[in-house]
Amino acid sequence: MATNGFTDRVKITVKAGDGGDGMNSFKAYKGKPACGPDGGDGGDGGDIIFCGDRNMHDLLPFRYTAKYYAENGERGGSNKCFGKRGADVVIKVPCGTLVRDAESGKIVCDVFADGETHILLHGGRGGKGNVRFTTARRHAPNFAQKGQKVLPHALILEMKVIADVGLVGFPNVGKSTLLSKISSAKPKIADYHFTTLSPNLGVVSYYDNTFIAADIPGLIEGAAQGAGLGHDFLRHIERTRMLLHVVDISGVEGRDPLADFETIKAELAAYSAKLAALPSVVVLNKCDIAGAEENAARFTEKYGDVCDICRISAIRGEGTAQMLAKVWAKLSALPPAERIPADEFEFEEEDNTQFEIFLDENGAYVIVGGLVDLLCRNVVLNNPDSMNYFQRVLKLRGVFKELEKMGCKAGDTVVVGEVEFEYV
Ligand SMILES: Nc1nc2c(ncn2[C@@H]2O[C@H](COP(=O)(O)OP(=O)(O)OP(=O)(O)O)[C@@H](O)[C@H]2O)c(=O)[nH]1
Ligand SMILES: [Mg+2]
Repeated sequence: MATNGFTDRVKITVKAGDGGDGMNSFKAYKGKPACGPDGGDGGDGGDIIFCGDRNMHDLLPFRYTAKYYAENGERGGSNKCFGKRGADVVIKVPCGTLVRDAESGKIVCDVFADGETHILLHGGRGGKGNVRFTTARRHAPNFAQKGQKVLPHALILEMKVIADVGLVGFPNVGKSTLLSKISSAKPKIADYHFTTLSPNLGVVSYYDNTFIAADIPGLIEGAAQGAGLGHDFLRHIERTRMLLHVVDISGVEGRDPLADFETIKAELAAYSAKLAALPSVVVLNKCDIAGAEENAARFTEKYGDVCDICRISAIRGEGTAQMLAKVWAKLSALPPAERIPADEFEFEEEDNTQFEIFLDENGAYVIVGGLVDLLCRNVVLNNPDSMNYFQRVLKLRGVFKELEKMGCKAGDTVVVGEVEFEYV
């Protein structure tokens, strides 16, 4: 979603590289063609990798480039040359970016820390060259394996700012002013509603400690349902460790500060129970304005027992030191910000259980391809159960049918990886 130029949600398409095909070739000398197999393996395709980058602050670059395809593996060469591995694509995203599968919405990973990498998609495996099908009896295999093909996938990238403290409150209550006083951030400040249109982050120093505060656009009644700008931005304080409720205690805009506080609490609760349950400090701002005193007394009377309350004037910088002391006392006792766990999810890949059948020089039927690789990994040769499974898979996948189509008769030799058996 892009609001006023700030991009914190985008859809992109990614694809790892296909594996290169194995080569089928024979050494050839002058006057002596086809001396022996020399076809090398194809290279693996490149991976799609995500990497956290603290110098990125939004997902704007992805509005211009929405397709990221890793390089395919090269085809194997003659003379036993391996094909080159395809180059990876490293996609840099701001820290705190959730990568979701676009179709299911499931979270694939949370790119959390600076420099943290996630291999999202592995490139397809390169196919084996014909050299690899040489055995004691098969000297001239005239076939090679194809590289593994992989599919493109659509992803949603969703930024969720990582900050320790989130500033919440109605528009124009002085959230940005407060952030500018306690941190080095220079947010836009003005006397109208919705001055802040995208989250501002500021590093706050408190003695030897630092923490990050996030100022988001003001909330209004119905924010959780999408009123104002609220809904899009509540996400950015979802993973903060605590909240600063900023209340305009002067009531200069004609609202009752106590009602404001209730409204904001209700909006947070409507958005998420977790957000509403975060520890908080309530900041009564604009204490320099006439009338603030009386409201502050009323506020303290009502909430003093259940809330941690500070009175400040952000514009004058009064009371902010005491406020920071309170914030730090709370924050330092809280666990660090959490990574959002990934959902159980696997990308659907093209059927990797393809096979091809070749007739070798000895009249044996050699089965080649992803299906064989899979079987070889999972079958223990001299175990009868395992062998039963092996036979079942071959039947189920249509291997036997295909063999018959090629003219394979009872008594003919069939070769699957290391396993050789007589066709019955
Ligand atoms: N008198 C007084 N005015 C203040 C104080 N803090 C902020 N203001 C003024 O209130 C107005 C709004 O301040 P902002 O910091 O932009 O408020 P905000 O909460 O970030 O507003 P939005 O970004 O629109 O949600 C500005 O004109 C500030 O100068 C204060 O402590 N006292
Ligand atoms: Mg603001």
